[in-house]
Amino acid sequence: SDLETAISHAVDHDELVLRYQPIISVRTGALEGFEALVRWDRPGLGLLPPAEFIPAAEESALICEIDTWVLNNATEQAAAWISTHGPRSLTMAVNVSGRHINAPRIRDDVANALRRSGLDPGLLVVEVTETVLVGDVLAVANLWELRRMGVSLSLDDFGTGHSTVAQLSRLPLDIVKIDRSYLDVETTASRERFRSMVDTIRAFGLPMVAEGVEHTDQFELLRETGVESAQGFALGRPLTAAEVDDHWLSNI
Ligand code: G
Ligand code: G
Ligand code: MN
Ligand code: NA
Repeated sequence: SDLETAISHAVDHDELVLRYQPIISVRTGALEGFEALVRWDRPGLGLLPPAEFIPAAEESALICEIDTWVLNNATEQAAAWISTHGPRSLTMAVNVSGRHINAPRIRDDVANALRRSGLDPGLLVVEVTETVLVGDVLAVANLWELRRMGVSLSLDDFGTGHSTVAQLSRLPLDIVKIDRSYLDVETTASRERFRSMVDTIRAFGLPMVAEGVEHTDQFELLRETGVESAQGFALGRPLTAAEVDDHWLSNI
C-alpha cells in the first residue's frame, strides 16, 4: 500500500523519533528507567502517534524494521545516559510487536542492538503483549532465548487479553505491566478489583509496573498495595531525549 511504502521510506530516512516516558519506584519515588515510544515525524504532517502507522506496519515485515530501529536507538540512548550520568542503572523498555517476537530474526535484532550499544542486557526490557503469545511455540522459544541473553521480559497491557493468568506461569517473565484500565480508584469495587489483580500477580512472584497514573490518589493505592513501579502522565509524560536530560538527569 502507499502507507507501507511511506513507512518503509520513513525507517530508511530517519523520520522516526522516540519519546521516553519515566518509570518510577513507588516506594522511593526514584527514577528506575524509561519506556521508549515511537512517533513518525512525517514531512508536512507533523508527529504521528503509533496508532496511525503501527497497525499498518504490522500487516507486513515492516514492523520488524520499525522495532529494530527502535531497539537500536533506544539502547544507544540508554547507554549514552548511563555513561554520561555515572554508574547508575537506568532501564530502557522497548515495545516489540507480536509479529516480530514470532520471527526468527528477533534474536539477532536484539543481540545486534546490545552489541552496538554496549548496554548491559539486564537493563534492556522487552515489552510484549499477551494476546500475541497465546499458543505460539516459536514466540515462546524466542522469549526464552532473549531471557538466556540476559534481557528482561515484561508482559504489557496485562488484564486486557485472554487466558491472562495462565500466561504468567507459561512465559519467562521478569515484570508485569498492569493495564491502565485497572487503575480505577473511583469505587470500592474498582479498588478491590485492582487489589485482587495485584495479589494474583504477586502469587507468581513477579514485580509490577502500574500504568496510567494520572492522579495522586491512584499513587496512594499503589503504595497501599505494594506495587513496585509506576508510569503515567502524573509522574512524567513521554519526553524528548533533550527534555529527559534537562528534567530527569540534570541533577543525578
Ligand atoms: O505512545 P502511545 O501511547 O501513543 O503508544 C500507543 C501504542 O503504540 C502502545 O500500545 C505502544 O505499545 C505502541 N508502541 C509505541 N512504540 C512502539 C514501538 O516502538 N514498537 C511497537 N511495536 N509498538 C509501539
Ligand atoms: O501499550 P503501551 O503500554 O505500550 O502504551 C503506552 C502508552 O500509554 C503510550 O502511548 C503513552 O503515551 C500512554 N500513556 C502513558 N501514561 C499514560 C497515562 O497516564 N494516561 C493515559 N491515558 N495514557 C498514558
Ligand atoms: Mn508498553
Ligand atoms: Na501497556
